[in-house]
Amino acid sequence: MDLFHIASGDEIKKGLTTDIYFKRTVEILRHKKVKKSVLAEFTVGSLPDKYPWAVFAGLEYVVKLLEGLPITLYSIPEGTLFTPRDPEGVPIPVMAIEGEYSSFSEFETPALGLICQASGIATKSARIKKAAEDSVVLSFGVRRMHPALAPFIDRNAYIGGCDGVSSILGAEAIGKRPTGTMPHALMLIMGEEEAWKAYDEIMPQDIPRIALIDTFGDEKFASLEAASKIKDLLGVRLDTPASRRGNMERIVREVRWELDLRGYKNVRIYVSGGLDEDDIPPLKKAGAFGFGVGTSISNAPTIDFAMDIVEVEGVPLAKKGKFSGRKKVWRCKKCKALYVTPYEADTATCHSCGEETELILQKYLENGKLVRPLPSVDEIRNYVLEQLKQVEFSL
Ligand code: PCP
Repeated sequence: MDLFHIASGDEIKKGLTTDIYFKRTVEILRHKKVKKSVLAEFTVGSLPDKYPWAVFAGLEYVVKLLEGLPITLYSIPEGTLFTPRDPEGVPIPVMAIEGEYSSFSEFETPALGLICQASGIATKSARIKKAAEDSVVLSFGVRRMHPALAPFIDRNAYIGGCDGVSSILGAEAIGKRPTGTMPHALMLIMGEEEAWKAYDEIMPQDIPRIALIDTFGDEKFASLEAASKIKDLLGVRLDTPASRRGNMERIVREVRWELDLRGYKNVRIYVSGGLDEDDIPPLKKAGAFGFGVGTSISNAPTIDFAMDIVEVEGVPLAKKGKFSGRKKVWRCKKCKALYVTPYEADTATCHSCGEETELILQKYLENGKLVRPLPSVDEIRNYVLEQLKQVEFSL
């Protein structure tokens, strides 16, 4: 364990972050020479805050976690929007592991942790992007979480639909440049006008000129001042929606009006600080072009997946409340609804639009070896954005 109480990748791969009862289970099974092949599924009981759908994320991490083990891993594609149950009320398995139970038992804990948190962040990011529509959303929340999670948070925020990320390692994880302007600290140390000018003078030309304009004075006058002082000013950033000066929607509308009136129609308005999904539409309507979202994304509610055995030695068996037996998961080619059938079913037709379906739960690892290419982070994000066009924002 390191200085910051972070488990290393090696320690996670050795199963050291597991709950002890899995280790004890394996010890008992080995002593008693019980070796049974099982099929275990990952399903979710319900979604946070009554979300109607969630984004499945974290598959690539699970592949890395289980690679090399004598197991087979099935999954729906990373980035798939799913519901806890199909239209008939059957829980939808998003992943399944097949193998001798002791060979993967201790990885239940880290596998769940990876998909629960990754999916939680990606889902929140997708909800915020859905609310923002064509507006820019930037992931600003790494400062609220353990720093070791910065690349994890930013990657999953990007997968969910964020257009950029603020952390250096997060940007590296997605193969992009980090996005960010200037903190209030720079204004306090240099003075507002000096700080804007120094930023313009020192930053390379390809860094967008966005001035933070809410440190001392009124946002309207500071915006006009920045626009007049900085040639090629791309935008202004208002970072204090909850400040004592009140209604950010009205402030944004007024700033937009004044900038437009004075010929600064191209100067964009970015808003950040304490934003969540409900705050975005009114600010967008008032004239905001982009949003920096921190805590709401980095501290997103996790998606409550569970792993359960559904078959032992080829025989359907599950604890109460769970659906036993091997299954197929299908997706309607038109409306994208997911359907679950017993494994024996050869086809499934969409009940709502009568369209054909395709199999979506596919094999990723066979005896620990990758048998299906993993998509790039941009492919996953585009896949999410494509599906977002087809879903409703709320219930
Ligand atoms: C930080 C930054 C972002 C905020 C956090 C996003 O604000 O400017 O806009 O995080 P949130 O959504 O959780 O609020 P400050 O701490 O005010 O930054 P600084 O004073 O360094 O400019």
